[in-house]
Amino acid sequence: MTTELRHGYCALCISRCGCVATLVDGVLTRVDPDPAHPTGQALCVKAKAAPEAVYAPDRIPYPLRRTRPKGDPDPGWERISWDEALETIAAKVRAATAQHGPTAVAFGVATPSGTAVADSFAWIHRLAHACRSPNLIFATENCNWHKDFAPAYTFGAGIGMPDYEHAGCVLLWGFNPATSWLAQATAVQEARKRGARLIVVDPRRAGLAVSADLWLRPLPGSDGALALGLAHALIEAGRYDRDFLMRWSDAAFLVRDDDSTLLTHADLHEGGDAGHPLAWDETTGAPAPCPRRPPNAAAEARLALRGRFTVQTVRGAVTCRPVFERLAERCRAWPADRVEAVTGIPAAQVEAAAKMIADNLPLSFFTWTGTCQHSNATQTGRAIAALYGLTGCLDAPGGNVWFSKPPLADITGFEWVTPEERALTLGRDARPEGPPQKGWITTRDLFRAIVEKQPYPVSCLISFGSNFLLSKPNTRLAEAAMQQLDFFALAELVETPSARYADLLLPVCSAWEREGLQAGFQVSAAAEAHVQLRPALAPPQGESRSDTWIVFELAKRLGLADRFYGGDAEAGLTQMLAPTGLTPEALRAAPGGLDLALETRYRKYEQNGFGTPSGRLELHSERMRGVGLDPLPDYVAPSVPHDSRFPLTLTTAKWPQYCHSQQRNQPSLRRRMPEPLVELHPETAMARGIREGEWIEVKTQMGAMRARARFSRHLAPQVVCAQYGWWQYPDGAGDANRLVDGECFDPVAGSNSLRNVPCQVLAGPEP
Ligand SMILES: Nc1nc2c(c(=O)[nH]1)N[C@H]1C(S)=C(S)[C@@H](COP(=O)(O)OP(=O)(O)OC[C@H]3O[C@@H](n4cnc5c(=O)[nH]c(N)nc54)[C@H](O)[C@@H]3O)O[C@H]1N2
Ligand SMILES: Nc1nc2c(c(=O)[nH]1)N[C@H]1C(S)=C(S)[C@@H](COP(=O)(O)OP(=O)(O)OC[C@H]3O[C@@H](n4cnc5c(=O)[nH]c(N)nc54)[C@H](O)[C@@H]3O)O[C@H]1N2
Ligand code: SF4
Ligand SMILES: [Mo]
Repeated sequence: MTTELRHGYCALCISRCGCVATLVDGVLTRVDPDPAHPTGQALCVKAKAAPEAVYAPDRIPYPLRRTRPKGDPDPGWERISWDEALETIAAKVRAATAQHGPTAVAFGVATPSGTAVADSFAWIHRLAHACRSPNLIFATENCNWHKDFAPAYTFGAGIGMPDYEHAGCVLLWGFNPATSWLAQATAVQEARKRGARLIVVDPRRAGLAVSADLWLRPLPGSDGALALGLAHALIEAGRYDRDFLMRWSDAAFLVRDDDSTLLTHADLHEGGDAGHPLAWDETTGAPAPCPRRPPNAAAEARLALRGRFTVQTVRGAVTCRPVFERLAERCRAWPADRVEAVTGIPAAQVEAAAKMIADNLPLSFFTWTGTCQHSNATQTGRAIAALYGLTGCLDAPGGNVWFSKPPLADITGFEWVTPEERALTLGRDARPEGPPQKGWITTRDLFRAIVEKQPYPVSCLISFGSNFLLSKPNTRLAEAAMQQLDFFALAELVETPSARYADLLLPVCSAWEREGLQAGFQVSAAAEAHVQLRPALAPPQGESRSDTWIVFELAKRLGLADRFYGGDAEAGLTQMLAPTGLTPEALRAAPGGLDLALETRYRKYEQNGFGTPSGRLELHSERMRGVGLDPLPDYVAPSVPHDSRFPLTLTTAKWPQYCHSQQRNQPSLRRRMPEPLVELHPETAMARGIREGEWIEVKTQMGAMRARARFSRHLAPQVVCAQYGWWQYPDGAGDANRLVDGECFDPVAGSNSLRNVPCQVLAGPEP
């Protein structure tokens, strides 16, 4: 018997926890934490179940072709060779492109935050772009858009990472890292041991909320009101960073009262520069320029943040107010008692939270899906970003910092899709400032293109994971659309409900069976400097192959070898790593990873400005106004239809045992969470004759699902929290997305209202 230890990391979720695998005679037997690794302090149950994932009996063993019509519960799978599978896909892609152009072929990818497809994410994008497809489905609108892209309207970039090592106060908002990002949970706990305060905003008392200094319990979707209320409290108390706002934000920029546009040089002089904003100089009593790079604190200190001023423009007198004045006025509408009325959070707690923040700067915050899966997600995100802007902590020590990252080459080939082709991305007309600008589409738009051929037909879908029948709303529409799709090839580990609509099923190996590159582990400056080429920790099962291998093989058969390093994935990896100075060989020689010498610089905006149009942190966004939206953050009540039959609010959350619709096939995990649960308040249950542990029914306008009742006294009585992603029951038990219609979404991002669905619960039969 030979026992071998191999260093790696768990790639199953965004946390990418460092680990050491044990192989006995080449068989993966266990996975343990690697305390020497920057994210190796702990592993969750999903990583510990690695051997069960690898050797699961329901893994797809070899490429399969369907022989029965779509919609038949039994696809009649027939074994085929890899060669035949790849040739078939290439022929279908070529035919669809020849018939309708590259827009007829869509690509798909599972979430890189909740699967290991991150290993191949960039290559999958490169393949789509090399095929000149502007359409790629990926969960971004309900997942990471609101933390990685939408904050650009305010910050010019994503929210960065909390600098936990130096934070005085940590604010976790609709984010439960104890379940979803172990390395962040560990970092928060270390910050707390150092004395940092913790505020958690979550309708559930879950994870770190249990031990937080303050747990604020909003009604689902009401977070924007809380953000404005907290901002109001800080402004009222004068506890905002005036110097930061004056010098590095647009707070002093004047906005015209008549049309809410910024006052610029063009308003004052014929032929003036419309890109040149103005502020009010209190010493001269006249507008003064606001350059991208503020000259010095003294010059800026003369500018007004408050007040209303009359300015003579080339077309007559107009009144103007600084952006800050307008924001303050918005916030003034949110005194703590009104926040209480809308969010359900006691006014005293709102005031206590504002004080805790102001007393314990620097503030670090993180927000994730709790605030994004709503019809008002963009404005909620803008409100939280504006609140954060007031603290002046962005990119400062102990704040949210854009840590230096290992400089990988961008190999996604985004520019191969021409601007004309890009303009055709599904949903781009309706949501030009949302994910379609990056080529990421929603299933709602894809299904319309499949079924109604509007705005043009999509006939071919090539997807690398994703179980969108379970992870996106409106399961019934999905089923109907997938039946009508001409050709669908899916690379998967197991036969999911989405896979049952595939024409070809390709067996992909799990992350444990393939190499994977992680350049930077996100959670701290030191972790970001860590680069690791994870070795395969077990041999690939059956005929399974990595997504990257599939991409390169398809590229060759599509005549795209020249865009794929002659079809040599190793050459591609070398190219990707080149800017870091590292080579694949050097990384293979150090399987635990290598640390780059990256310098952490704070307040990089002092050199470069922010990545916004004005170069400053923008509380007022002209880009938003440009697409007909409110340029200032506001609370927009969720656009959820009221129906007296459904008096309760359904929300969802993740659980430690599973990622989305995965892992139910792993016995050690299934033992811990054998059946779908729905959490509800005991009084809500009692009023309906429901006992703890019983199977109950959750109903919405769209239909019903079942789950076992779990009581929680900490939930608001009108809130019910269900699971999603179960497909092990014939009647859709545990699939909350079957209850969501998909027509209620954010106008900018397209994020679905998955966490605020009117519902009713009743005692129900077992499935
Ligand atoms: N175990 C596990 N880990 C995962 C994943 C997984 O599926 N399972 N998925 C990965 C992925 S893809 C992602 S995007 C991340 C997501 O990571 P998180 O965003 O942390 O995941 P959730 O638990 O879905 O949501 C966080 C919290 O939002 C709360 N919430 C629900 N509605 C609201 C609301 O209206 N307002 C507020 N403020 N909070 C609300 C929920 O109660 C929950 O505790 O996790 C990643 N990690
Ligand atoms: N109601 C509700 N719905 C939600 C959410 C919610 O909180 N509530 N969360 C949303 C979020 S945050 C996200 S990100 C989406 C996730 O949506 P999806 O990306 O569709 O996630 P999954 O349903 O887990 O499906 C992923 C599939 O990819 C396969 N897979 C795993 N690893 C690999 C790999 O390396 N390669 C390949 N080819 N396949 C692989 C898995 O077997 C699985 O079937 O769900 C969203 N849906
Ligand atoms: S939190 Fe769990 S699933 Fe995610 S990377 Fe760490 S060990 Fe893996
Ligand atoms: Mo996600």
